[in-house]
Amino acid sequence: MTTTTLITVAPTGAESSKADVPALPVTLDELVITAQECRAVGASVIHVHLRDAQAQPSLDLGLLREAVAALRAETDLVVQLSTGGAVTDPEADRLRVLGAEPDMASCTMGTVNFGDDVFLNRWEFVVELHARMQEREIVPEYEIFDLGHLTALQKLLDRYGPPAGGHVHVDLVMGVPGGMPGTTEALVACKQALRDLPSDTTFSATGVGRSTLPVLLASLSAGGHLRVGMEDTLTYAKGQPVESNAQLVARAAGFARLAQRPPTTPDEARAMLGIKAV
Ligand code: KMH
Ligand code: ZN
Repeated sequence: MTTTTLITVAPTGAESSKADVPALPVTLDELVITAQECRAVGASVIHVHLRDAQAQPSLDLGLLREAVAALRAETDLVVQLSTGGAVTDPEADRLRVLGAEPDMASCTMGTVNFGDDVFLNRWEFVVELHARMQEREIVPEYEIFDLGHLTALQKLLDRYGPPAGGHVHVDLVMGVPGGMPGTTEALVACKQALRDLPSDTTFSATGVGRSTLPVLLASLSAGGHLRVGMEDTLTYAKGQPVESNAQLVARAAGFARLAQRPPTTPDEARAMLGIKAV
């Protein structure tokens, strides 16, 4: 029985520009303030994409190390770095992210069309990410953009063993143009496929764009956890731009409380996800 709701905030992503979305956190100061605000209203994990001095997506290892240190110093959130980066990032740069030694890192379980682009995740690359995370004791969050990615995850765990910490946590990224739709039916199909994974596997879900609320409600009702943030959603309601990431986290936390599953604290999140003490 799931008694609390893990809320992950994904505040920035790699797709929106600061010019188009002024509220997007792109500097380290903005990221830390965002993290503190989101923690205060119910987030326990932060999924981080960085920007450089020109506000362009960056996988620079020095910037990543600085961000991990600042987030650890200024918050008690679980720090999860994206190894997905932007669709243009080479595999070597994406693997190098692990050198920043976050608590968690994302590991996307397969290739998916991504609007007009392709988010490429070759099987050999996925295996490499999984193995390097095992070595470094970084807990993965397996990103699932389509139903078949769960089959790939089953194969990965069967062939290469459990992740660092031993617990399997997946995030259903729904509603990407090219991936699975952000619908209750798709979420239920994924939940059924999770039965082929270890019995204590947990999942969160995020709905991109207008699928945010249907996915949030479906995940809560199915015993899942939540990811929200400006990486995935820029409109709070029809014609109303998102003002801040904390606005999205607060809404998610409100729904979680209504569902009698209040937000998970970061300490509870560490215990649940199998994250080692730093
Ligand atoms: N930016 C997307 C291409 C991840 O962070 O691991 C990939 C993404 C997934 O956001
Ligand atoms: Zn991401």
